[in-house]
Amino acid sequence: MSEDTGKMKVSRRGLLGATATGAVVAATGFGTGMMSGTAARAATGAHLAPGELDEYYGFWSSGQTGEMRILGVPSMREIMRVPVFNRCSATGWGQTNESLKILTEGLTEETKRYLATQGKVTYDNGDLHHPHMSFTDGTYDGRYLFMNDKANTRVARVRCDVMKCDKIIEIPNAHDIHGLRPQKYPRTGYVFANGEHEAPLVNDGQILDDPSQYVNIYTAIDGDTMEIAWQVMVSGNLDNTDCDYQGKYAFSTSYNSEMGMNLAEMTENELDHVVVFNLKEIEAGVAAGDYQELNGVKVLDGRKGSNKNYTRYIPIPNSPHGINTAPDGKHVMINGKLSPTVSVMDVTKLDDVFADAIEPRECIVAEPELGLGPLHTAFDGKGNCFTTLFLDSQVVKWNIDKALAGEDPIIEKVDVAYQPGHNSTSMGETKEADGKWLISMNKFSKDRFLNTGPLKAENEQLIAIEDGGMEVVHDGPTFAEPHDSIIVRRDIVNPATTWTRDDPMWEDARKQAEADGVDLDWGADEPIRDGNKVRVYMHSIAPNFSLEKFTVKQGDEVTIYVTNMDDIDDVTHGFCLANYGIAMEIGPQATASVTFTAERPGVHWFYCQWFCHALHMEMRGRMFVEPRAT
Ligand code: K7E
Ligand code: CUA
Repeated sequence: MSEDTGKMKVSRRGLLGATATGAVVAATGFGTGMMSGTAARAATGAHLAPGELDEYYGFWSSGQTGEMRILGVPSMREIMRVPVFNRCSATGWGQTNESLKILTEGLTEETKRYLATQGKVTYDNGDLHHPHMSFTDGTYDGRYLFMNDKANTRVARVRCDVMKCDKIIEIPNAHDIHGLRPQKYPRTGYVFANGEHEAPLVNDGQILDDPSQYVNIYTAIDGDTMEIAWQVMVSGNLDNTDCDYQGKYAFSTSYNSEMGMNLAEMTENELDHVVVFNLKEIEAGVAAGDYQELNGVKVLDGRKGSNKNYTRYIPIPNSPHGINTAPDGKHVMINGKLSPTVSVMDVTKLDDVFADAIEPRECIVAEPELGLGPLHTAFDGKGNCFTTLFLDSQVVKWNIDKALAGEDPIIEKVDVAYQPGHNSTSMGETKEADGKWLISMNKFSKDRFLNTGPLKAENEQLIAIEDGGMEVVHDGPTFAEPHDSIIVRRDIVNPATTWTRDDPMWEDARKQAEADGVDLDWGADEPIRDGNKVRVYMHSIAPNFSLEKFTVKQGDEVTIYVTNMDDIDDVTHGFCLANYGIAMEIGPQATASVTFTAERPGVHWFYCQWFCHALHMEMRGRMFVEPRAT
């Protein structure tokens, strides 16, 4: 499928010369005609001069890399990587005590037991698909970003004030968290997350081949405490999720209503469904005690035929994937994937569906045919939608009112390179959608960049939509695999430039220093010994560590605390202990700590590995390890 598109693209580029942007523009007959790529970018404001700041923050997932990324839009410059489910050599994420606490404290006992058998305390990998910001009153509020890990069934939160992950929880009972969205109204509130794969509810090795005993789990997490509020058992698996602008309903697509265990079984039915969750009824059910407690979580029964008012199943063709609520607060786009259609659900009809006053399908008020492989839809806030067509390698712009009137709603199609998954528009998943920029996140780059061997980058394309057309103005290569992104007005995001000394991130270090009678800010001149446990406290001010050397004994369990007492914008220090495999980042006014066993005797240099000063190379010291007496 992608082969043909690839070839077509190559020959078109060959015909029209090197300006790929011009080729797309000319081929679609829209935009600024045969302008060169640079001229087109300048005309639409996508090109920023050196030193100019972007108008928007882009928050990107990274799929199987497991981190979150921050880009500038419209420049598409990658500005920062925030480690979350992965390990990071530069920052020590997964190695510092502070990050290990976040990576381990939310795991279930069963997972901890399993990991211990592998000699680990946490997972090394993650699969981060969906980053979304917290909402207040239908728009982003700049507090948190939430994201899922499909690989190991986790949900994480990133604090927007410092752009660091502060919570990761594993979701018990569910399998492989995929869809994730925060509640839009009145605020977040709930973070909705659905397990993708169904499994026996008590999955202890007794049941394999009896799908009637398999369930799937929809989870609501309290975004403030990161504790699980409730779970609902459903029939079929769950794919993506979203919610309304009224605070009444959440909904998930399901691509396997058959509860099939293999491909043939899973795609047998022409109709799958969307499950709608009635938040008020579910909360009433929790209050009334209508749940079973499983692994410490309240689990309600919302399966088909359970005769409860917690859920309704809306038939949708066929294996629907993305689900996106329009900024009009009324319509929800359900992307058909194997069906060339998008089903438009009217949320104002859901009360009647739950009252059984209308048939579930009657809330579907339009079902326009758009092209092959519709996966995700974004919005311009002016009544138009942009739907990715995976098989057609296109993004289609279409009008909601026309679809509702039963007319052909398609306004324009633009070729993207190649095979788009998610797309996103500036502020497009909020009531403040502003219709300026559209990003198409494409699964293949093929010939768009210099060849890097068998493994190639993916490609993100920036499309200018403000003038009503669709002009591809930028290609951006990207490493595995940004599924999803959000584009947030920069005035909403206001990170601090330094940490504050009372930050909860190093609460444990603060308590330990207090117990040791040490001032955590300035450290101690000598290591604190406590049996074979040794604690070394030091501070850093460019270009010095407060300790030029310290001595421990072979076999000691050593914890090193470094507090960065520089309070200047952008003066981050590092602590890297050579040949001990130890490295961490310490931001201005932060404390970080790391624990290891001093099993290598001799002199070992530690140095600052984050460039900080003209004398950065000189920022170093020695750990002396006295050999064990033989
Ligand atoms: Cu469509 Cu995981 Cu959001 Cu990928 S999902 S494309
Ligand atoms: Cu401190 Cu480099």
